[in-house]
Amino acid sequence: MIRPSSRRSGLTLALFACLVSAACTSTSGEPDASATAAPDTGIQNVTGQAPPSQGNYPAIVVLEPIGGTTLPPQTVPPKMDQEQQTFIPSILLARTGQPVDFFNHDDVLHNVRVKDDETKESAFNVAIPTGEKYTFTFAKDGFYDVGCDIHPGMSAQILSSSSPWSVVADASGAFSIAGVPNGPYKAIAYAGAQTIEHEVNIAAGATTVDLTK
Ligand SMILES: [Cu+2]
Repeated sequence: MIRPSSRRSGLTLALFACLVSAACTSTSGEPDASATAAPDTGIQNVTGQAPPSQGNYPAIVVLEPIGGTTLPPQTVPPKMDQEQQTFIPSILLARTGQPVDFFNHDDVLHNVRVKDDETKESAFNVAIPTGEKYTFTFAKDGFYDVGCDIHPGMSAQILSSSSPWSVVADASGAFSIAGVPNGPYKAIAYAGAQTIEHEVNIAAGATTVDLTK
């Protein structure tokens, strides 16, 4: 908004920018009240803390809307690839009722065996030749174990959720989920054998979720 050709001094420019953007801080260093009173867009970036990784398993955080919210469909199918006898990623977040693509970009045949972690029922078990793809749609929310019968060392995990608002936390447990509409949610952290749940109300100024306990 401020042209480089302006003849105002730097200080005047800073004050001017402060006045027009309401993004300045007061002299005490605290955020100015006018900055926090920015109009509520109704869509928030939710951040928070879950328990730290346990072994190689970082926490997974899901925000499940409470009530009759229409959930936006996925725009791009999530994908799991196989390269160098490894499933990539090792944890995949999928949407229940929407397709997931399984690729084989390895130079050997793999078979992908996926079963419901809770019931141990098979979801599917298919051989995927080099360069090919298999598409599957999970019908039910839950954790799924992924393996390859040809290479017993290969394993991965899929969480299928109806909610589009899920994320794998970093090793410290910190997480961030963008594009969350205002409203009540069940916030869930899956951390090793632990499941931590809280009901939260997401709104402007209420975008931090503590799922450590
Ligand atoms: Cu394999």
